[in-house]
Amino acid sequence: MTKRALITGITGQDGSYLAEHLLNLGYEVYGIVRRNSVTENQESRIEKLRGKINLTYGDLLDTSSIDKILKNSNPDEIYNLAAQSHVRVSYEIPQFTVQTNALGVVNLLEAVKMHCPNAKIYQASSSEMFGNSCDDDGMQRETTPMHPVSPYGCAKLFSYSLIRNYRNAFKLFASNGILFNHESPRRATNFVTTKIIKTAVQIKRGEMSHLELGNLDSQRDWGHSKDYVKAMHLILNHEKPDDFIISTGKTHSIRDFCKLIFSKLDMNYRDYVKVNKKFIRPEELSFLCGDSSKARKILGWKPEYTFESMVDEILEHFLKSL
Ligand code: G4F
Repeated sequence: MTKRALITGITGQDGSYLAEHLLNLGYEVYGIVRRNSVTENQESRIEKLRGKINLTYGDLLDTSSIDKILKNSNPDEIYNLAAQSHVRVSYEIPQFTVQTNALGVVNLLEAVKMHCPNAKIYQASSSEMFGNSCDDDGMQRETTPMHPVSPYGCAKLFSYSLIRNYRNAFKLFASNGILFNHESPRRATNFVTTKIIKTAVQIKRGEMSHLELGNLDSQRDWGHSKDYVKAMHLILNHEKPDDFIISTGKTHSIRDFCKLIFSKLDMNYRDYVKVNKKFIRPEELSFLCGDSSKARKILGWKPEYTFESMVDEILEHFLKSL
């Protein structure tokens, strides 16, 4: 029988790749789209999927829309990817961030409990929940204590905990994927990887004079979104609900990322990168490096992209598209 999947946040980087992956696996795919007056830009990532997926306007904060969508789609699997996903922006709009990323998950879980308690739920949890906490070897694991350092991270920790609570209390099949940073050509250019690559290409072409960034010394564990959405599906198709870290286990600083990209374009980043306080966060998460052994062993997941091939794909995209 054809399986039905509902994706919240289907218009985003991960939502669009996940929709493609599930269609390839033979799923019937439903998606929730937040109403926006400029639909052209909003749906660009899923343009090619038109006619193949079922889209409905809705919002995690509009409970009546969630009720309707669950009743209409009667999903076997629900992937909750909808969020205010930018960490620095969460300091500018903390209330909206907490409402969407935390209260939105309460709304979804309550609706699932009422309308489709047998549906499996994936929650997009984040390595931002760890804050500056790590094990003695510097890595983060499923067992590492979580001490978030942003409104975004705090809200994500709330929903992570709620997923575990509803799993135990109401026996829902509810799982967390604790995903470390993951990038692609579809990543919005206010995140650091695509911001650096896009601007470096523009500088090379004489269209920009310099690149303004915040903290150059933080380090991130960057993978490719296409690999990470495959993990989401494996997590929901495991025999029991559980929580899994998805990461590469390798980390790079923002400075090293700049060095690499500018050198690929035969430039020295020191000549073009300036620090602007505007992009420095009130509290910074300095170091992320995830140990995904549990997912690799239990789910058989492993990334296909390397850091190099991920970077090259994004660079090629901007060289062609700009
Ligand atoms: O690319 P970023 O904005 O990603 P961040 O904050 O790590 O969050 C991303 O990964 C999380 C998983 O850990 C997700 F949950 C979250 O939704 C998102 O996808 O920033 C990466 C690093 C930070 O240390 C930031 O301070 O880059 C530093 N940075 C330096 N200059 C900058 C800039 N980040 C941005 N966005 N813009 C800058 O100009």
